[in-house]
Amino acid sequence: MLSPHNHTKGEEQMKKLAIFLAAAALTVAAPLASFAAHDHNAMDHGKDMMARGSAAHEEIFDGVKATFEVLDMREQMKGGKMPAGLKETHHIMVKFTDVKSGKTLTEGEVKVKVMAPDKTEQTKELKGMQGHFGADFNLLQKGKYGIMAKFQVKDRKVGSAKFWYTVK
Ligand SMILES: [Cu+2]
Repeated sequence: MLSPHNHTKGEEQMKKLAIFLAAAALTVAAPLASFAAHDHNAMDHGKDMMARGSAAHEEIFDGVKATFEVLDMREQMKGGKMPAGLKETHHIMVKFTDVKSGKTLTEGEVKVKVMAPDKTEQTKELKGMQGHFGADFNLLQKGKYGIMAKFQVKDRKVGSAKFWYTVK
């Protein structure tokens, strides 16, 4: 269809270029975002999590899909320096989705226990943040970690999950 708006093609191109530049800027900013992530700061690493689609564990319980992800923060900071004295190496997070509606469920409580290869344990309450729950753990030892979670999404039954995560 020939439309009188054809002369705006250049404008359209400019818009595309602007969007492209904005996207490029985001890519450059990404390492910074990851850096801030373990502070539970304003950056939305939950989005990266879904974009990468590399869930460490998935579980469906009482109509809720729990997607667990373990983020190696050192990997996130590749090319950058680890802040001195940082004890926590990994960000463990979980996102809850209502199976029927696909909606993200953000109200609830999550507790995670991590058992290291040498059997030492860390237990933490995951904090609600940007559509998921997360906390930082020390996974400095190499080997197989047992990760156990107990969770209750608002108005749902108490659920639990268990999976292994290997640090190479
Ligand atoms: Cu998080």
